[in-house]
Amino acid sequence: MDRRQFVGKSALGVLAGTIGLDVVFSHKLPPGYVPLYLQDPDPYKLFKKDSEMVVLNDKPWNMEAQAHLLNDKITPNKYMFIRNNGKIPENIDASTWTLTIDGESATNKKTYSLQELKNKFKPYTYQLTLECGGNGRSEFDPPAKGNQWTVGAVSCANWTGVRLRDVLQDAGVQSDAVYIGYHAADTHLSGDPNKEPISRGVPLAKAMQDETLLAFQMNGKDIPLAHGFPLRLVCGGWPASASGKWINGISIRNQVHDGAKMGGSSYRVPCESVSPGTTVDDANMCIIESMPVKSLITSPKSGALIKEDQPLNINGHAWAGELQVAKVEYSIDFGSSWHVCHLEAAANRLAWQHFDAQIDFPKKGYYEIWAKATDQNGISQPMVLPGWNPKGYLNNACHRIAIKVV
Ligand SMILES: Nc1nc2c(c(=O)[nH]1)N[C@H]1C(S)=C(S)[C@@H](COP(=O)(O)O)O[C@H]1N2
Ligand SMILES: [Mo]
Repeated sequence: MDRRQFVGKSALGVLAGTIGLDVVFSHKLPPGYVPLYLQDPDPYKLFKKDSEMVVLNDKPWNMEAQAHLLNDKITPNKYMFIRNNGKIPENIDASTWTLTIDGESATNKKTYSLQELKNKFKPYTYQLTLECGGNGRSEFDPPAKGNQWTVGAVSCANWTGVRLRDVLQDAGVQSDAVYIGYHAADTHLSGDPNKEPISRGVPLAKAMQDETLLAFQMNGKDIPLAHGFPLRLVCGGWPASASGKWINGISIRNQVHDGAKMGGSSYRVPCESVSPGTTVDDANMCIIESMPVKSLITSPKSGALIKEDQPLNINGHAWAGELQVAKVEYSIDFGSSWHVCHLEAAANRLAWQHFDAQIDFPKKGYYEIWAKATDQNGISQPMVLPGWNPKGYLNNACHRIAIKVV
């Protein structure tokens, strides 16, 4: 129920009805004022998030983690960022939920209930890294519009579901298929039921990968509502906008999917780099695919006080889209010299990798710890902001934390 409309339409009679009391001074309520009783509930309670999570927007809900909250190897719900483009669907009934496969390149249009998907296809579980394409946007200059993500729009949870490939093949994929596009149950902020807030997709090759899931569980439980209950697409290693939540349709396309937020500057960057602030023609913008190499120091928390003569253990995660991370290094002298960290292999393809190191500081004072990951192709994170783009995507500059040795 949309609480604002609710107040507009049937107003205070209904309010009085729901609380079973008269609103005594109802004739004094300023027009348009929403009584506290009907205002948006506490997002931390609503989404079961930790109180250190940071709300960036409430219409729609967008929330990010701080670096030190992401220390777990597998991200629990309470620390998982939320990125919504529209309104979260309400009153979902998983027992009547369906997924329809259609599109020009589908042999058959086919509809599956959730139960049919679970019964008919084999389940798989993978740890999959999901990073919002706009993570790090807040640092671009000139600034880019949109949620001002700092470092916390990334997660790596355990996702369980069926392979998208198995479902697509069951419906039948024609030889001219090149792309898939998702359709979902969230609604446009304008309230227009004919407008999708977002309908993105991936090339067929990505859709057919082993790890591309139609997931119904996150970390061994039903997916939390904000993260796509009861069914979501998970395309690890790509901008997380490709991982549609609340999925009820997949179209098999004979052209690049042209749904909402596939064109213009949405999730697209200049094909060739441009100087900051340049206006770029749509024709010269390219869709973001695999995300670039990146890392995050998750312990200690920036600002930590360290005792002199005590080695400091640092740890964090590194990821590189479709690629593996080959090396993570740290520096305590502003990038003059680098030291190799211990790096673990990924639990599976498209999962982030954990790194750690033990650092000795020469004497008391202020230090910064910088981390830099390098992918299997030898490409490293930049120490300064990478290529400016109109919407502020793909900032994979080195993460830095401040330390005081006392
Ligand atoms: N249906 C739907 N799917 C969606 C979105 C959305 O607004 N609606 N946002 C996308 C974007 S931009 C991101 S970054 C991820 C965020 O996933 P999360 O909220 O589970 O962390 O969901 C993607 N899937
Ligand atoms: Mo995103």
